[in-house]
Amino acid sequence: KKASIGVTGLAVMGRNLARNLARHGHTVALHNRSEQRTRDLVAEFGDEGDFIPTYSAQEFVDALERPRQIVIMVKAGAATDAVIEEFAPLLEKGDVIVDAGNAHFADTRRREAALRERGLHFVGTGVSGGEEGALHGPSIMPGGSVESYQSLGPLFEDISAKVDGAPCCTHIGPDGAGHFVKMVHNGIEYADMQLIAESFDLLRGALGYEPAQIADVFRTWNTGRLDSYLIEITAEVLAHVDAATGRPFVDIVADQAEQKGTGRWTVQIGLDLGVPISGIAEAVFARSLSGSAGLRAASRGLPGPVRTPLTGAEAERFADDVEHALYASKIVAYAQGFNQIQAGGAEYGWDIDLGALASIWRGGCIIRAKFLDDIRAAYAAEPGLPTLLTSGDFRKAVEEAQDSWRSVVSTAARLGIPTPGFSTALAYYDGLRAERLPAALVQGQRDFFGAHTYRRVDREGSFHTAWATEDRTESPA
Ligand code: NBP
Repeated sequence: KKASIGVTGLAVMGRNLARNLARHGHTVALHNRSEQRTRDLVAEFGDEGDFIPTYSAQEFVDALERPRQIVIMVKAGAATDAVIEEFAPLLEKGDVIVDAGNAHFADTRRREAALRERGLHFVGTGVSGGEEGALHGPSIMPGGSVESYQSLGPLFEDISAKVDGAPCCTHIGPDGAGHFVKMVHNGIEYADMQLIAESFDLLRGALGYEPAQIADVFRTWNTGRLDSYLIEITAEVLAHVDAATGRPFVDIVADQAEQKGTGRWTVQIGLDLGVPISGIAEAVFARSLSGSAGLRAASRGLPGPVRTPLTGAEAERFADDVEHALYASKIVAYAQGFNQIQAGGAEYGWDIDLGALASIWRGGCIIRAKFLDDIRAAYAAEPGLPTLLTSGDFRKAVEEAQDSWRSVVSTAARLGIPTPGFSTALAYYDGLRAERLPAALVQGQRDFFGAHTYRRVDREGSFHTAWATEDRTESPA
């Protein structure tokens, strides 16, 4: 019997993905650079389904039904290229290579073009949900050709998470589309995590709550519109007490957030596309600031306000206000991320269905949340939605939230609690809805020092003012 799919790269992610496939009744060929991982998988989990362990590239390829479907789950970057080069020469026209690692979408575009020349399908696929997701049902975002999805789609939909019976997997679009949306997914994840962390910091700094109390606040929020995996695990982390010291776990962890790079990629591409994804950018910068140990140590003595906890009505309202501010800022972060996907789609010629994307993020992935069903519904109601902020329900939520949102941001500023996520989200919101922006003045400055010209509100064309002359005459540029 031959395998319907093969997995090469059997570290945590690949191993769990292979087990998930086998548990769903698919025969899975196994391969890994070092043989031990393959042997270990079969020894430990061989009884979970039909595995065909193989110990050479040729043996692996020979174990597969045609068209062959090979999932590569190795360290992103040079390792992926090495593995592609190992297998591609052994494959035949119409075979499919899937890269399920966290590749940069530009690499995926390059690899797809090269393999297409050789008659092979290359499917860059985003997989979210970490190792648990890979085993029990991830959110899967395959790019590549429509043709490749015909054979691969049913398998991936089968092993993906399900929400209301619908698989958390859909064909995203050609070449790098899958890895692109996975990248933005991770960027949104950064923003969401930062906003939640700021909420914690505010509740502690402005109300003097202990982590365990804040865990309870999050648990309550998790029963409402903020119901999400990230809020749920935040409550768990906050309630956890360090066994060694008896102190709240969150107080014994070094406050320097690390990053693996997908958030940074999202921001870099956001800059290239000219899409303001300030929520994601601030989240990445907040991690960088936290990690700048020397700079922080040198700055510790800088003056700030006296931080007196809130009292009276303001204190009573505050947790509720933060919930509103969190929700509104979250809408902004997602609106920005979805706009980046729209812009990427336009730039690279992908026809990405944003509603379908929101739908497959409802389960399996790290940002899974009730909220995503509202995003799905917003795009279903209005496919050409310019921003999530203008869709009926979100517009209403922001309208209801804005007093609280403004009050939280001003309280944070007054008390000296850093809230880059909340603040930038509010600034973005006010920027979008502004009748006039000071960009007009910036254009004047640019024309003054660099003759960069400007457009007028009352006439067509470009103009330049002769700033150096006495009468400052204007002429068409
Ligand atoms: P790692 O990213 O730690 O990679 C380890 C695997 O890569 C091993 O199978 C290793 O083989 C193989 N490998 C390396 Br390293 N260099 C190789 C080469 N030159 N040729 C062949 N194989 C090579 O594994 P992971 O944490 O399971 O992640 C796999 C992919 O999934 C990554 O791209 C990651 O970014 C992505 N991802 C991870 C998560 C997560 O939660 N961990 C979530 C979503 C996506 P060996 O056994 O012989 O050393």
